[in-house]
Amino acid sequence: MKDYNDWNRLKIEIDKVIEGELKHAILEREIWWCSLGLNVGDEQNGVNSLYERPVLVLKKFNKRVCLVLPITTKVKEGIFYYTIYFKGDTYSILLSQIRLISTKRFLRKIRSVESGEFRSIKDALIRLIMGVVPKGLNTKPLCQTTKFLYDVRIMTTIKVFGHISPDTDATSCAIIWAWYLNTHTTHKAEAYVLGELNKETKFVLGRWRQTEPTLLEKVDAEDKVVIVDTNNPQELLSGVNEADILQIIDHHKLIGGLMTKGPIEMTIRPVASTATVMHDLMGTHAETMPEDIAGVMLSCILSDTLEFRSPTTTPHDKAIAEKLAARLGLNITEYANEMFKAKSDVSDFTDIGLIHLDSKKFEVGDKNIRVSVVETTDPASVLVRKEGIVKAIGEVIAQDGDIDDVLFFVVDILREEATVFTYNDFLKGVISASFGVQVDGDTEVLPGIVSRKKQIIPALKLA
Ligand SMILES: [Mn+2]
Repeated sequence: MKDYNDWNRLKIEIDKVIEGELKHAILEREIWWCSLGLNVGDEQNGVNSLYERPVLVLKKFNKRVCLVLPITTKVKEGIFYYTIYFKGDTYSILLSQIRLISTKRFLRKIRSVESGEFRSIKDALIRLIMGVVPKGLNTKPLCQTTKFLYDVRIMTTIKVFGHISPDTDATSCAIIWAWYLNTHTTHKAEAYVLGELNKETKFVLGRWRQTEPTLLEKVDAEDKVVIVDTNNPQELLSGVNEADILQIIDHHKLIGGLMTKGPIEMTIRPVASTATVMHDLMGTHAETMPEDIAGVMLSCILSDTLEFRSPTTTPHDKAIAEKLAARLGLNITEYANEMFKAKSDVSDFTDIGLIHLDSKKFEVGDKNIRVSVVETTDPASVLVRKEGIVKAIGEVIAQDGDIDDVLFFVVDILREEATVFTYNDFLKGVISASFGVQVDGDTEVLPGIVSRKKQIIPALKLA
């Protein structure tokens, strides 16, 4: 229960302070204890007898009023919060709780934040309000590289490729980067794939008049390579460490295990698609992309974000996709639906093929689990094949030899939910422990789950 009467008594006293009697010189960037009071609903309250809370002075309009951001010691993540570290402690700045207060509420100063950090906080606030990274604010990557260190003429044609079980991002990014190297550097480069293309990727390449990259079956010490959309040797050809790896461009967590001949260009960024990283790396050269290359780049972002539905999506991915779509005169939703329709036709795939369509192995506790995902707008067409797929899972476990089981997820792109197969006690236990659900039947529907990277893998634990 909030004791509004107690706060009210204090509020009357605070209001009595005469402006001329304000002892404080308050500056922007400073953190102060302030009497924020008791407020309504989710509005941030103060604590202790003075109903106080630390606030960051964001903007001082005059000596009477400031815009402030309340601060809490409860660490929270997401766009509404900005995390700061001070003397070994972590705090969250509550961006969404921005408010105007009278300087009469200010009690005592704590410290100032550094100007670089202050700028980042303001950028985060603008991102929250505007939904995009504002031009000229914080859009510069950590290192603006449009010239690459390996930009010394190499006679060998560089092989550019992504991961096995190639998807739209892995395949198209090989094409995009080969185009970039051929057009803007002194090198020759060629795109390759490490497996059969899925229907969505075939649709995208056809739509933008790209030839399907050649299937690469081995790499050796003669090869100069650029790896895109993975840094995991398990998802590459076994000879990859023999080859001369020149560059890695990716957006997955650093796995380790790749070994290079020397220092290399490596760019991994926390965005939704490798194509987004490439757009940034190109800098102003991105504007020289022909429409067909811009088209595959847009397709990568829409594919990896499921048209911005996936929680991996950042405002930066969205801004680039919208810019590319505007340039191409494309309606994003209409085009994404064409892509998803192509992806959803899995009638050609065998049951084993479906399991390998988009599949990665993960260690969970002391078990190795293959996590397969089928993204579709027509989940019924996959679920109806359950019996065959379950049988095929047994064959895949025998083929792999190093996995304990397969988690098979059917992601319904439009309803934004996943159905996972739970036909044995081990799988039932894993799904119930990981997602906090009671699993009874052979399948379990998980509302809101669409991303393996951001929602499934981080949640996985053994029963
Ligand atoms: Mn990707």
